[in-house]
Amino acid sequence: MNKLTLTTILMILMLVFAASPSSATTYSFGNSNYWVVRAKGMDWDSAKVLAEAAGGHLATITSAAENTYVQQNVLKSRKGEYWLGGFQTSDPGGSAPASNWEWVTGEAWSFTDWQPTEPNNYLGRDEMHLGTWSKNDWKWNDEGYLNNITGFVVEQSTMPPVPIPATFWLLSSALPGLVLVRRYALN
Ligand SMILES: [Ca+2]
Ligand SMILES: [Ca+2]
Ligand SMILES: [Ca+2]
Repeated sequence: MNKLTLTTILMILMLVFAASPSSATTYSFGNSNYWVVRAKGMDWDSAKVLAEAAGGHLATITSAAENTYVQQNVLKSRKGEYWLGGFQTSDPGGSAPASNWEWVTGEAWSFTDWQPTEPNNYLGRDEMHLGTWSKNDWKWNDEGYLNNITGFVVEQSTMPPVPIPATFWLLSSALPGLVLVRRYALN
């Protein structure tokens, strides 16, 4: 393994560790834990990958109660702009800044807390991702300018994983057999 590859792997491991709950203050609300990762200037896609590598996802704020909790506890003592798990699937020519927003988890996009002049594709920028900013009292901003970004907020479900139904295991154990049968049938 050459030195560059090793350095790259170490850097990725360090980033994943930085994004993990064990290295940050964790807050609990409802069925989720939350923590903040500092990552100056990180793009939204990288933040998404790191949040998922740490066993969570970029935070999805789907109710007024969750919003208030995150603003008043998770983000309270901080400054700067942090990525949340909202993204825009399309905004043709920047003409529909408030349309086509989704959460990374597929939860319904119903609650919003935009800062009054947002979302705005500021200065005609391609702002396709959701930030929460201390200078707006943590209200939301569509963001695309990485120099503004201080880090990201991770959310992790505390619910036990949904058990996989027995029929799935039955089916998956039968699949190799089915493939073999098919192979022989084709010959
Ligand atoms: Ca959530
Ligand atoms: Ca936009
Ligand atoms: Ca904006």
